[in-house]
Amino acid sequence: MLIFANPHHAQHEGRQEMFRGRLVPCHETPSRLEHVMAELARRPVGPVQDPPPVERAVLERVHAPRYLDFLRTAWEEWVALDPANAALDALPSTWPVRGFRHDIEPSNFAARMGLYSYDAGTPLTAGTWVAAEAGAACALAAAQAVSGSRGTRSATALTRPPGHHAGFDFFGGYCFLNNAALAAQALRDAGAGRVAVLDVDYHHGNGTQSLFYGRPDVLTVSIHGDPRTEYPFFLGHADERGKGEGLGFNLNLPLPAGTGFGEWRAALQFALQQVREFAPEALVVALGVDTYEGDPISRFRLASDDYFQLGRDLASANLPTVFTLEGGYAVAAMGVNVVNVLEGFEGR
Ligand code: OKP
Ligand code: ZN
Repeated sequence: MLIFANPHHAQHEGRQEMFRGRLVPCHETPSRLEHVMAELARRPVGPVQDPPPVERAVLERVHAPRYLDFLRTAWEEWVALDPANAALDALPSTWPVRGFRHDIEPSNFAARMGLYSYDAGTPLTAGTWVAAEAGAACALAAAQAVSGSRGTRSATALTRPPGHHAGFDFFGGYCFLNNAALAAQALRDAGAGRVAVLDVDYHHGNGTQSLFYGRPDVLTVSIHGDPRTEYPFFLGHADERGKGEGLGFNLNLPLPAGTGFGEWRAALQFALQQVREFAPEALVVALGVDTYEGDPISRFRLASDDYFQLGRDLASANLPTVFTLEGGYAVAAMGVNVVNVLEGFEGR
């Protein structure tokens, strides 16, 4: 298993997020990835490499050019408004909802923050663009590594910030560039006729779903906390099956808060059965470990040892596989949980 680590991830370090009515320290911290790297040093599952730089055209396979331009220049704009802003993060606070116009781009910075986002939990910082771009580079390098006949069988992209909530032209849910979608599209572009994305993060992968919703060539499957009570609320329900040519190629498996590994694994087995019937040539796993019983913002009850079984079950699909890293906020347990998945996948 090849591992691509984001050398610039720590440059994305948000100060505060809006959470349950107050500004609190960000849950999505650089220490998360440091714990994964430390556990990989203790229990190596493969060589850890830096990714090659990413090409803009590859990002444009998934994201809108004007959105990429906004992300790349947002920090400069924010500081140009007021030099004192350099000591703060930029957080959105106004959004164009039902009945507003979506076809104009205001010049006002706060308005454009709202145009390109959907929550107030995702601060944009001085290093956000550099970190997100290098994270995407990891996902793309992992996709390249498993593509073609001489490729390795599996690769992990240690992406931070995460990606599965980011859409064509919006950030949110701690995500800016959709690493899993970029990997899936890169696998398609490298010749895979069909690609499946299986999202096992606690939260529905709304960004990934929306990117592929009208397409029959990428099956998106997500197992997650029921959005009637869990973030992101407004997408991820069981009746969302795809549209047009993509009808039947999206599957949501929402489970109630409190679900333990037994029922969760039954959903996983069903998801893997659907993946098998789709007969893809490659698999992308959006790997969040916020399904862990100790997670501070999530409400499933997986134990650390359960992640070995998750890894073994994913390996049973017997496909070239790319892992991207998504959530997991019990930081001290995060390294163990992620490496348990990868060891289980590798049959150890
Ligand atoms: C990201 B990932 C809204 C904040 C709500 C967002 C949770 C994002 C989870 N003001 N919390 O899927 O692990
Ligand atoms: Zn999550």
